[in-house]
Amino acid sequence: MTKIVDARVIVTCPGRNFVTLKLVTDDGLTGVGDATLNGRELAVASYLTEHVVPTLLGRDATRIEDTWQYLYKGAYWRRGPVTMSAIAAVDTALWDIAGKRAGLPVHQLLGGRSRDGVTVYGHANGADADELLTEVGRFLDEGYRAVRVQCGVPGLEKVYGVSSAAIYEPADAAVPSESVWSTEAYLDHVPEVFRRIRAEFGPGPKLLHDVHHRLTPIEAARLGKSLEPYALTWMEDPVPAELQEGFRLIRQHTTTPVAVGEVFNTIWDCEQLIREQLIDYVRATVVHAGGITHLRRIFDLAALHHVRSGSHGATDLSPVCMSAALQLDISIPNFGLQEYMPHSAETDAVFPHAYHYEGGYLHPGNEPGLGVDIDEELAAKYPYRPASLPVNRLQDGTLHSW
Ligand code: CS2
Ligand code: MG
Repeated sequence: MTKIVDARVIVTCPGRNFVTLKLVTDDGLTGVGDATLNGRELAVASYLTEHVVPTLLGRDATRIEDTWQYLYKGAYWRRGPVTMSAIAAVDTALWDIAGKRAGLPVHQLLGGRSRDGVTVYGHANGADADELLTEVGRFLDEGYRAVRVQCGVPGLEKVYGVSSAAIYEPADAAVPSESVWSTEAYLDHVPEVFRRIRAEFGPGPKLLHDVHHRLTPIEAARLGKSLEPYALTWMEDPVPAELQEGFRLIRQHTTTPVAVGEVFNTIWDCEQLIREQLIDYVRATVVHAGGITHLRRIFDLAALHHVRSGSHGATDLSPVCMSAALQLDISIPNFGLQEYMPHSAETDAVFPHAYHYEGGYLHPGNEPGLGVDIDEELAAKYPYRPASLPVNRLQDGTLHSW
């Protein structure tokens, strides 16, 4: 048996906060797992330190599934982003150890490669359509086959996904900053943005757009219909997804594909969406959906229902999460797209990793395990910094989805 003899919860802030779990076995193997939950990092760090780590010491590191079930059912209080991010970190670290023990990259334990590279999409954004067109062109020049497009909206000061910063970080204040939203102004503006992009770049590039949970189903149906001439690869998070059957209304009116799931933390958040084919891509990822063990179950259910993966990959997920996600991306049969926002140089230095970008693809490498680690000495130089995600209000002050 290979016992877990040490478990360290490492909080670091190389430009933004990350939480990492590092496990050590009695035969000297180590494994890492991302536990970062943007704006709630300390909640997950505490859950791990106070309630999970004491149960791990002495456990058999090879019993990955049993440990997952132990942490999920043993908590009694199931599901939720904090619990599932903590479970994800343990699960990811155990898969890392399993790969190192076998001397194989984790994707070889998951059935091996199903493709040569992982197609990624980048984030083009602009305060207006002119600025945006320049950005889209830059990503296409860098070889991206897919580009997410976010544009400012006339009359709105701050809009999700639009920033001139080199590294987009939405958690911009210790206490949530506030922005004002107008659905009417947004719905009036977006179709023209995509008309201009298609007029400039033609039908080739895969274009995506993140609605970020802000519409009602009928508003999303209107948006989807208005974008049909521009053949988007997906319209993301069109509505908050607690009411899964609400997506039937979108499906009744538009063929624009739908992608949902970056906030999902178990298969139960998307079981009806997938089973009824109300979505085309499921965007859950390793750190927030219970790790490799559980995310693989979500993708397997999706594969039965013509739904492809489209995992979240924002900079508030660490390179540990990206390394783990790529192990699944490169091997599952129903891979769709992987979001890719390059981290800062500071972050990459704290998390040395094997994956690299080339010609529109991420390549996970063939290192044993996940191909990533954390430099604990360097991580210690970046203390935690309180940071919260913004809140959003309508023009009359009503609190709205951000
Ligand atoms: C966004 C995220 O990347 C995306 O699709 O929805 O950037 C999201 O806003 C952040 O991860 C929230 O922390
Ligand atoms: Mg999103």
